[in-house]
Order: sequence, then structure tokens, then C-alpha cells
Amino acid sequence: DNSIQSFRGFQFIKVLNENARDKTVAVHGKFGDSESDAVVLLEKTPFSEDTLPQVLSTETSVEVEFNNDIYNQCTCQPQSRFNTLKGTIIYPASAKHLEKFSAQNLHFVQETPEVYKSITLPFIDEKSFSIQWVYNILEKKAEVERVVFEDNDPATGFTLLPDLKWDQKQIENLYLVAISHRRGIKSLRDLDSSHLPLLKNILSKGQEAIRNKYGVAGDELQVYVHYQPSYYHFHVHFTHIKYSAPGCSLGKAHLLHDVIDNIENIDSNYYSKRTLLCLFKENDKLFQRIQRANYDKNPAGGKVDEDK
Ligand code: M7G
Repeated sequence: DNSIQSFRGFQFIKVLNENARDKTVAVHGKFGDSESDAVVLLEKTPFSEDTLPQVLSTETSVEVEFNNDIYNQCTCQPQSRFNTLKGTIIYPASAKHLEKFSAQNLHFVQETPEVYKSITLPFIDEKSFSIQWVYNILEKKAEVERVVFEDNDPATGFTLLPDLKWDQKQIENLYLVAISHRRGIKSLRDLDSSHLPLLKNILSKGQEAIRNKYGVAGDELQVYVHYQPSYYHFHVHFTHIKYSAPGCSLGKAHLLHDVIDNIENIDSNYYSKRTLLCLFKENDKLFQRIQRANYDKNPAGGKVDEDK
């Protein structure tokens, strides 16, 4: 059991990354004398319209820092229940986790079908994170009460539940993940017309379930898959249209609508034929291998750092 109840004995090692706009920080530390590393992600939570009337009341103390004409800057101290942090604790964390949450430069790199077959595919096991958490959900060993919708069809079935990134306290940053029941679909690269029923099922039933439970309509959702993903078991992200979710950036997110259309109307093997521009962190070993291979073919196309 890896569950953590408190930060007692937590030893701070260093800040891996922080973002003033998102109000997030990723910290590397250890619990007590343990040999194992821990990664702690903290996030100041978004405002919720429901609780604002209580925040903007006499319960909140206001200390004016300065006043100039009609402008007042103040520090507001609401009741502690409105001043919570969302925490994610990864323990024990691997070297790959420390890397994933560290501040790094980003690069685009072209992954041709040949590069996928010769470099990415053989490297997936080494590169990727364990998908035990996915199997725990599918086998009902974890997060059982959190499931929002389940379709048990062996070919087209999936489980929809709130993503680890969402605390479900407000709709503004709604984030759910749909996990395919069928195993063995590693990523976007594996999809072809045989998967259309699965993709269409996830899209339509996922949207419907979110509308029923959270009142957010299908046309207010960003529905996409990541390429490259961190976890090579097929899953789809559902986020609120107004939320710039982590990982919804250009070159990483592929809209499920487009995926379906490309496979259905352009070519059944669209994603095994495409050259995909992938967004990578600089220290990613896969990035370094692909960059080197591309460079060997076309030295003008990119720069190789000789130290790596
Ligand atoms: P990804 O594109 O493979 O990885 O998406 P990344 O976006 O993390 O790089 C996997 C999604 O699953 C992410 O949105 C994660 O936040 C989410 N996720 C990861 N884990 C370990 C869990 C988990 O244990 N439970 C739930 N509910 N979601 C998770």
C-alpha cells in the first residue's frame, strides 16, 4: 500500500519545476529516512462560482497593502476551507517521474513511420511508465467509486473517470479520461479502421455521460489523444473547452474528431503512414535517439548536442 496520509517527516530536496501563472510547483523530496524518492505536485485551486459569495464576505480578512486614487491592492485571507491546495504525491517515484516533472526545454522532432518502427517501437517498454494504475481501474482494484461511466463491450468498451489532474471541485477545469477496455492498443500509431467503432463509442458515450453528470455539452469539450503519451494503453482525454489543460498544446494533442475523420475518410492506415511532429522534453531519451537518427540522415535538419 503506497497511500500517504500526511507530510510528517517529509524532507524537501528541491523544486523540480514551478509556474507562477498556473500556480503550480513540483517538488522532489523524501519521506523520513526512506531511500525512495517522492514527487509532490501542488496546485492552488481555481475559484468556484458556488463558493465566491462566502469568500467575498466578512469571513475574509482584508489587509490593504497600498491605495492610490481609486486603486487598492490588498491581501485577502479567506477561511481555510476556501484556501486549499490540490496535491498529488507520487511515491515511490522513479527517475523517469523526476524527469517528467522537471523544468526542461522542449523540442519538436519529426517521427516518420520508419523512425517509429525502428526507434520508437522497440524503445516503448524502456521509455514508458508502468500502466499498473490502468489495470487497477479496469480490474476494479482502484478508484472504483470514481467511475462516471462504463461500457463493458469487449471490443468497444471503456471506463470514464475523473483524471488524476482534476479534483472535481469546480467545472472550470473539468478533466476526465476514458480508458479503453481492449488491451494492446499502444497509441495513435496503432489505430486503423478496425478501431472506428471503439473511437466513435468513446466520443459519443463519453460526451453523453459528461453532459448527464456535469451539465457540460459535447460542443464544450476538448476530446483528444496525446502523441506521444506517457502511458501506452489507449485512452482519450476530455477537458473543458475553456481550460488550457496541461498537455493540450499543439503537436501533442490530436482531436478525436480529426482522428476518426482521417481514418474513416482519408486512409484506414493514416496513422501508420503519417510523419508525426512530436513535442519532446530535451532530456527524453527517445527524443535524443530520434534526433540523432534524423541528424545522421540530414545534418541540416537539426542540431545534435554532442554531449548527449
Ligand atoms: P498521457 O497522455 O498518457 O500522459 O495521459 P500525460 O498527459 O500524463 O503525459 C494519461 C492521463 O492519465 C493523464 O491525463 C494523467 O493525469 C492521467 N492519470 C495518470 N495516472 C497515474 C492516473 C491515475 O492513477 N488515475 C487517474 N484517474 N488518472 C491518471
